[in-house]
Amino acid sequence: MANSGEPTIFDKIIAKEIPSDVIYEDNLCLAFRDIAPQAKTHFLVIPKIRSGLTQLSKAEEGHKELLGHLLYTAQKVAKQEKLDKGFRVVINDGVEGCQSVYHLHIHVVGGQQLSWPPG
Ligand code: IU
Repeated sequence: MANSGEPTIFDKIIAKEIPSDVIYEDNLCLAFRDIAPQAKTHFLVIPKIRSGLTQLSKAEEGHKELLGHLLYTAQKVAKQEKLDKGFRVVINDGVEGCQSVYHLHIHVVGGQQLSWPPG
């Protein structure tokens, strides 16, 4: 879906209107397992309120604290998932970045040896 700013399926996941495998939640964000995992462990960290943050390239000064919280949470949940040998954090942005859901999300993948570079 193009970046219309409309609600996405992630809003339904946040509202618990559709089921998801939530592994962490606080007042600002939610982490849940990706339905199409690209590695043994693959979860997403998303802000509960998009507040214009449909994608990373829309970030404004006022989003800095939330962005820090999301990244901090990504490593906290990675520890919870016992990814102690390492993991990868990815944010797909826009068409060329292969973004498909326009509600900012951090991918965390790991639990196995990853390769580099990605495609
Ligand atoms: P992307 O960076 O926008 O391409 O990633 C969107 C991710 O959201 C992708 O990995 C999907 O598998 C994942 N996802 C999900 O976990 N649950 C859903 O209901 C939908 C997408 I739609």
